[in-house]
Amino acid sequence: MPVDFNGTWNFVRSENFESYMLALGIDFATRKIANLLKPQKVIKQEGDSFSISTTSTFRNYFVQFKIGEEFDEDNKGLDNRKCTSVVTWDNDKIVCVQNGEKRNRGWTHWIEGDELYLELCCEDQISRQVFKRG
Ligand code: ECB
Repeated sequence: MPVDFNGTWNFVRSENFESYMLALGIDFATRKIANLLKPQKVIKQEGDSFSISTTSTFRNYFVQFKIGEEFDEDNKGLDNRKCTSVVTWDNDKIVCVQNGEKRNRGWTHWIEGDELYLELCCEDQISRQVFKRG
């Protein structure tokens, strides 16, 4: 059975998010607010087509992509830098490379039990977020 990311996922905890935001050049006030958020993710997956909606009381972010197909990403409401992004399978993980101004930028999602993991990378920083099925 292939992995199924479909569902509503509620924030549980994060690690090193402050350092990831610093690497992205997010300003002090925005970081203070962002650090307090408990975002929710709604993932829709149909075969290799995905949409991921991340919502919070402060900002929302929506992205959709097909595995292996490059797309333009604007990171609107995040750091607003444009990237050329592509997501591929790495066994049961989905791995996004976000090519742009920032070196080593991207993210990886995977599932362990009823938890969704998200690892966010930028330059030398890795932040991990954990979500539980809603
Ligand atoms: C949208 C909720 C978080 C809003 C944080 C607001 C300001 C902080 C600015 C920049 C920080 C960079 C990223 C925020 C981290 C998570 C938001 C979505 C990250 C993402 O790329 O998720 C992927 C994988 O689920 C789908 O785009």
